[in-house]
Amino acid sequence: MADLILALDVKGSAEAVRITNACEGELDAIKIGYPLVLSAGLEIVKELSKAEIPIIADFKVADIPNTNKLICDEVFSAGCFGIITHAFCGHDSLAAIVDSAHDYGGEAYVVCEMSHPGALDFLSGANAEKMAKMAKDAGADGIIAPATRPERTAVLRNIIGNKMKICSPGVGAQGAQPEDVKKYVDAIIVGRAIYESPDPKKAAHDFKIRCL
Ligand code: OMP
Repeated sequence: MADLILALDVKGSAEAVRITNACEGELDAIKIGYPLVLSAGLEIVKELSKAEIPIIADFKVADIPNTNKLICDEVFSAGCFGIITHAFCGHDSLAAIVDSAHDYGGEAYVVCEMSHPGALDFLSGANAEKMAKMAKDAGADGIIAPATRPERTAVLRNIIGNKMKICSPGVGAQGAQPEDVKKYVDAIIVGRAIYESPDPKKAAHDFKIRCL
């Protein structure tokens, strides 16, 4: 069974609250990122927290250790539960994210292989496997691995073992199905197929059932 994480990539707080309320009872976490935070401000975290669902900040952080720590301070002070980071800046940058997240009692998830076609240029194959190993060595809580390439997610699962989580985007608008990947992952991440649906609650509910 896999959890359902809603990628809430909508613009503005009113739309974000509308979708969140519509999906009440169906979501295990909400992932917010640049589209929502740049349009609504980081105060959106407080607003969405009323739903009492963990919020993951998808800022795909990629900077020097000090800047990464400063970003974590803002994200976790705002009330987020988790943060998504890149790993390609190296072990010290990654350690700053993981250690900061843990200092706040939060979790850090590391992008290893991305879900879109262009991921094959850099963020796949041996690079992805190296980053999965780095995520494990850093004590990260989980990785991001693609539902669009389930065979690759299976390879990354073998590298990190069963104690770390895998959150898997690519289901719905990017073409993957929950059934493709649910046996390898702890959660699927779904955005447009839920928030662009005329009935977001039903769409979310259907994904939940298919994750069983
Ligand atoms: P939909 O394609 O609309 O379902 O949204 C997918 C969500 O997952 C978006 O928020 C993406 O930014 C995110 N995502 C990917 O699609 N692919 C990745 O490889 C990694 C992420 C992510 O880190 O969440």
